[in-house]
Amino acid sequence: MTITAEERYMLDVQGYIVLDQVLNKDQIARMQETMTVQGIKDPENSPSKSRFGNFLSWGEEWRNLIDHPRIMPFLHEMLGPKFRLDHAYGMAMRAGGEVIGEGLHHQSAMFNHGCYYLTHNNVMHNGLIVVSWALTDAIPGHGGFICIPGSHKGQFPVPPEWYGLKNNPMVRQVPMKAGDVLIFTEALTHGTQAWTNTKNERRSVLLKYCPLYMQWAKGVMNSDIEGLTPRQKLILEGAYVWERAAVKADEAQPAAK
Ligand SMILES: O=C(O)CCC(=O)C(=O)O
Repeated sequence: MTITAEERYMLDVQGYIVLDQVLNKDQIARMQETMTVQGIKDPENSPSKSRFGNFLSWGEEWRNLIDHPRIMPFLHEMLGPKFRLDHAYGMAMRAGGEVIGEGLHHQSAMFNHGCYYLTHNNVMHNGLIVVSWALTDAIPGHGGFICIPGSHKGQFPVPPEWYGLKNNPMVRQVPMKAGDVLIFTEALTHGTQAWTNTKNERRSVLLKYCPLYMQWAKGVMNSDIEGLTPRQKLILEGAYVWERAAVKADEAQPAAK
Protein backbone atom coordinates (compact mmCIF):
# COMPACT_ATOMS: atom_id res chain seq x y z
CA MET A 1 0.00 0.00 0.00
CA THR A 2 1.24 3.49 -0.81
CA ILE A 3 0.00 6.95 0.05
CA THR A 4 -2.22 8.71 -2.47
CA ALA A 5 -1.04 11.42 -4.88
CA GLU A 6 -3.06 13.95 -2.85
CA GLU A 7 -1.45 12.86 0.42
CA ARG A 8 2.03 13.05 -1.15
CA TYR A 9 1.34 16.51 -2.56
CA MET A 10 0.01 17.79 0.77
CA LEU A 11 3.00 16.46 2.68
CA ASP A 12 5.47 17.90 0.20
CA VAL A 13 3.85 21.33 0.04
CA GLN A 14 2.84 21.78 3.70
CA GLY A 15 5.40 19.60 5.48
CA TYR A 16 2.60 17.94 7.46
CA ILE A 17 -0.65 16.05 7.05
CA VAL A 18 -3.51 15.14 9.40
CA LEU A 19 -5.12 11.70 9.05
CA ASP A 20 -8.67 11.68 10.35
CA GLN A 21 -9.94 9.28 12.99
CA VAL A 22 -7.27 6.60 12.94
CA LEU A 23 -8.08 5.58 16.53
CA ASN A 24 -11.68 4.87 17.44
CA LYS A 25 -13.56 6.14 20.51
CA ASP A 26 -13.12 2.92 22.50
CA GLN A 27 -9.40 2.86 21.89
CA ILE A 28 -9.08 6.49 22.96
CA ALA A 29 -11.11 5.86 26.12
CA ARG A 30 -8.93 2.87 27.04
CA MET A 31 -5.74 4.82 26.39
CA GLN A 32 -7.00 7.74 28.46
CA GLU A 33 -7.76 5.34 31.27
CA THR A 34 -4.26 3.84 31.07
CA MET A 35 -2.74 7.31 31.23
CA THR A 36 -4.72 8.09 34.33
CA VAL A 37 -3.73 4.78 35.95
CA GLN A 38 -0.09 5.52 35.08
CA GLY A 39 -0.35 8.82 36.91
CA ILE A 40 -0.37 11.13 33.87
CA LYS A 41 -2.89 13.62 35.09
CA ASP A 42 -2.69 17.14 36.44
CA PRO A 43 0.56 17.59 34.51
CA GLU A 44 3.03 20.25 35.45
CA ASN A 45 2.62 23.28 33.33
CA SER A 46 5.58 23.62 31.03
CA PRO A 47 6.25 21.74 27.78
CA SER A 48 9.43 20.16 29.16
CA LYS A 49 7.87 19.02 32.45
CA SER A 50 4.61 17.93 30.88
CA ARG A 51 6.32 15.28 28.76
CA PHE A 52 6.14 11.63 29.72
CA GLY A 53 7.78 8.47 28.38
CA ASN A 54 7.89 4.66 28.60
CA PHE A 55 4.35 4.22 27.28
CA LEU A 56 5.31 1.39 24.91
CA SER A 57 5.19 -0.90 27.94
CA TRP A 58 1.58 0.08 28.73
CA GLY A 59 0.00 -2.66 26.62
CA GLU A 60 -0.74 -3.83 23.11
CA GLU A 61 -2.69 -0.75 22.07
CA TRP A 62 0.31 1.44 22.86
CA ARG A 63 2.86 -0.90 21.25
CA ASN A 64 0.75 -1.04 18.10
CA LEU A 65 1.18 2.68 17.54
CA ILE A 66 4.73 1.84 16.37
CA ASP A 67 3.61 0.18 13.14
CA HIS A 68 -0.08 1.00 12.88
CA PRO A 69 -1.29 0.02 9.38
CA ARG A 70 -2.56 3.54 8.62
CA ILE A 71 0.86 5.12 9.16
CA MET A 72 3.06 2.43 7.59
CA PRO A 73 2.71 3.79 4.02
CA PHE A 74 3.74 7.25 5.29
CA LEU A 75 6.81 5.89 7.07
CA HIS A 76 7.83 4.10 3.87
CA GLU A 77 7.17 7.16 1.75
CA MET A 78 9.03 9.61 3.97
CA LEU A 79 11.94 7.44 5.16
CA GLY A 80 12.19 4.54 2.72
CA PRO A 81 11.54 0.88 3.62
CA LYS A 82 14.31 0.74 6.23
CA PHE A 83 13.55 3.04 9.11
CA ARG A 84 13.72 3.08 12.87
CA LEU A 85 11.83 4.48 15.81
CA ASP A 86 14.31 6.85 17.41
CA HIS A 87 12.45 8.21 20.43
CA ALA A 88 8.95 8.75 21.71
CA TYR A 89 7.23 10.85 24.32
CA GLY A 90 3.79 11.96 25.33
CA MET A 91 2.58 15.49 26.04
CA ALA A 92 0.01 16.29 28.70
CA MET A 93 -0.67 20.00 29.08
CA ARG A 94 -3.12 21.97 31.18
CA ALA A 95 -4.53 25.42 30.49
CA GLY A 96 -2.53 28.31 31.84
CA GLY A 97 0.93 26.87 31.15
CA GLU A 98 3.99 28.64 29.87
CA VAL A 99 5.57 27.92 26.53
CA ILE A 100 9.34 27.70 26.61
CA GLY A 101 11.23 29.66 23.93
CA GLU A 102 8.00 31.13 22.59
CA GLY A 103 7.21 27.83 21.02
CA LEU A 104 8.96 27.71 17.61
CA HIS A 105 12.07 25.77 16.67
CA HIS A 106 14.09 24.73 13.61
CA GLN A 107 15.26 27.20 11.03
CA SER A 108 15.11 27.21 7.25
CA ALA A 109 17.48 25.13 5.16
CA MET A 110 18.73 23.06 8.10
CA PHE A 111 20.86 20.21 6.98
CA ASN A 112 22.76 19.78 10.18
CA HIS A 113 21.90 17.58 13.16
CA GLY A 114 19.95 15.20 10.97
CA CYS A 115 17.08 17.62 10.54
CA TYR A 116 16.38 17.91 6.84
CA TYR A 117 13.81 17.54 4.11
CA LEU A 118 14.85 16.96 0.51
CA THR A 119 13.32 15.53 -2.61
CA HIS A 120 15.37 13.82 -5.28
CA ASN A 121 14.08 12.03 -8.33
CA ASN A 122 10.50 12.13 -6.96
CA VAL A 123 11.52 10.60 -3.65
CA MET A 124 11.26 12.32 -0.25
CA HIS A 125 14.21 12.21 2.13
CA ASN A 126 13.81 13.15 5.78
CA GLY A 127 16.19 13.14 8.70
CA LEU A 128 13.49 12.83 11.35
CA ILE A 129 9.72 12.65 11.13
CA VAL A 130 7.06 12.81 13.81
CA VAL A 131 3.85 10.82 14.11
CA SER A 132 1.71 12.59 16.69
CA TRP A 133 -1.39 10.83 17.98
CA ALA A 134 -4.09 13.11 19.44
CA LEU A 135 -5.94 11.62 22.42
CA THR A 136 -7.92 14.81 23.03
CA ASP A 137 -9.38 17.42 20.65
CA ALA A 138 -7.27 20.47 19.83
CA ILE A 139 -9.78 22.83 18.29
CA PRO A 140 -8.86 26.23 16.81
CA GLY A 141 -7.75 28.60 19.54
CA HIS A 142 -7.04 25.89 22.11
CA GLY A 143 -3.30 25.65 21.41
CA GLY A 144 -1.10 22.63 20.83
CA PHE A 145 0.86 21.98 17.66
CA ILE A 146 1.73 25.00 15.53
CA CYS A 147 3.92 25.46 12.48
CA ILE A 148 4.80 27.66 9.56
CA PRO A 149 3.36 25.55 6.73
CA GLY A 150 5.86 24.93 3.94
CA SER A 151 8.83 26.16 6.00
CA HIS A 152 10.60 22.77 5.68
CA LYS A 153 11.53 23.96 2.18
CA GLY A 154 12.45 27.51 3.23
CA GLN A 155 15.87 28.67 2.01
CA PHE A 156 15.97 32.07 3.69
CA PRO A 157 16.16 32.46 7.48
CA VAL A 158 12.89 33.00 9.29
CA PRO A 159 12.83 36.79 10.03
CA PRO A 160 13.40 37.24 13.80
CA GLU A 161 9.98 38.86 14.31
CA TRP A 162 8.39 35.75 12.77
CA TYR A 163 10.31 33.27 14.91
CA GLY A 164 8.01 33.80 17.84
CA LEU A 165 4.29 33.49 18.45
CA LYS A 166 3.22 37.06 19.11
CA ASN A 167 1.41 38.63 16.14
CA ASN A 168 2.94 36.13 13.77
CA PRO A 169 0.86 35.95 10.57
CA MET A 170 2.87 32.94 9.30
CA VAL A 171 2.02 30.57 12.15
CA ARG A 172 -0.90 28.14 11.97
CA GLN A 173 -2.32 26.04 14.75
CA VAL A 174 -3.19 22.62 13.33
CA PRO A 175 -6.61 21.58 14.70
CA MET A 176 -7.11 17.92 15.50
CA LYS A 177 -9.85 15.70 16.88
CA ALA A 178 -9.11 12.93 19.38
CA GLY A 179 -8.13 9.91 17.27
CA ASP A 180 -6.49 11.97 14.49
CA VAL A 181 -2.84 11.55 13.61
CA LEU A 182 -0.55 14.38 12.58
CA ILE A 183 2.54 13.45 10.58
CA PHE A 184 5.20 16.09 9.99
CA THR A 185 8.80 16.47 9.06
CA GLU A 186 10.92 17.76 11.91
CA ALA A 187 12.53 20.15 9.38
CA LEU A 188 9.34 22.22 9.52
CA THR A 189 9.58 25.35 11.69
CA HIS A 190 7.14 24.26 14.37
CA GLY A 191 6.41 24.19 18.06
CA THR A 192 3.84 24.21 20.80
CA GLN A 193 1.32 26.89 21.65
CA ALA A 194 0.13 27.24 25.24
CA TRP A 195 -2.99 25.17 25.98
CA THR A 196 -6.05 27.28 26.72
CA ASN A 197 -8.85 24.73 27.03
CA THR A 198 -9.82 24.69 30.70
CA LYS A 199 -12.20 21.71 30.25
CA ASN A 200 -9.62 19.13 29.29
CA GLU A 201 -5.90 18.61 29.02
CA ARG A 202 -3.99 18.27 25.83
CA ARG A 203 -2.96 14.65 25.51
CA SER A 204 -0.78 13.70 22.57
CA VAL A 205 1.66 10.86 22.00
CA LEU A 206 4.59 11.51 19.68
CA LEU A 207 6.67 8.82 17.97
CA LYS A 208 9.75 10.03 16.08
CA TYR A 209 11.33 8.00 13.30
CA CYS A 210 14.67 8.24 11.43
CA PRO A 211 16.14 6.60 8.37
CA LEU A 212 18.18 3.44 9.06
CA TYR A 213 21.53 5.24 9.24
CA MET A 214 20.60 7.96 11.70
CA GLN A 215 20.14 8.36 15.41
CA TRP A 216 18.80 11.59 16.85
CA ALA A 217 18.40 10.77 20.51
CA LYS A 218 21.33 10.02 22.84
CA GLY A 219 20.41 6.39 23.31
CA VAL A 220 18.55 3.61 21.52
CA MET A 221 15.03 2.91 22.75
CA ASN A 222 14.36 -0.03 25.01
CA SER A 223 13.16 -2.98 22.93
CA ASP A 224 13.06 -5.35 25.87
CA ILE A 225 9.30 -5.00 26.21
CA GLU A 226 7.06 -8.01 26.48
CA GLY A 227 4.71 -8.50 23.57
CA LEU A 228 6.62 -6.60 20.87
CA THR A 229 6.22 -8.28 17.47
CA PRO A 230 9.32 -9.11 15.35
CA ARG A 231 8.45 -6.16 13.09
CA GLN A 232 8.19 -3.79 16.05
CA LYS A 233 11.54 -5.06 17.38
CA LEU A 234 13.13 -4.43 13.99
CA ILE A 235 11.79 -0.85 13.97
CA LEU A 236 13.29 -0.34 17.44
CA GLU A 237 16.81 -1.41 16.40
CA GLY A 238 19.68 1.09 16.50
CA ALA A 239 21.12 2.88 13.48
CA TYR A 240 23.11 0.72 11.03
CA VAL A 241 23.10 0.08 7.30
CA TRP A 242 24.89 -3.19 6.54
CA GLU A 243 22.40 -6.03 5.98
CA ARG A 244 19.56 -4.16 7.59
CA ALA A 245 16.17 -5.68 6.81
CA ALA A 246 13.37 -3.68 5.24
CA VAL A 247 10.26 -3.20 7.36
CA LYS A 248 7.50 -5.13 5.59
CA ALA A 249 4.48 -2.92 5.10
CA ASP A 250 1.96 -5.66 4.45
CA GLU A 251 1.91 -7.47 7.82
CA ALA A 252 -1.48 -7.10 9.49
CA GLN A 253 -1.90 -6.09 13.11
CA PRO A 254 -4.67 -7.58 15.22
CA ALA A 255 -7.91 -5.75 14.39
CA ALA A 256 -8.80 -2.81 16.64
CA LYS A 257 -11.38 -3.66 19.31
O1 LIG B 1 3.14 18.76 19.24
C1 LIG B 1 3.76 19.73 19.66
O2 LIG B 1 3.32 20.50 20.50
C2 LIG B 1 5.13 20.04 19.08
C3 LIG B 1 6.13 18.97 19.33
C4 LIG B 1 7.49 19.38 18.92
O3 LIG B 1 7.88 20.50 19.07
C5 LIG B 1 8.38 18.47 18.30
O4 LIG B 1 7.97 17.38 17.96
O5 LIG B 1 9.57 18.81 18.08
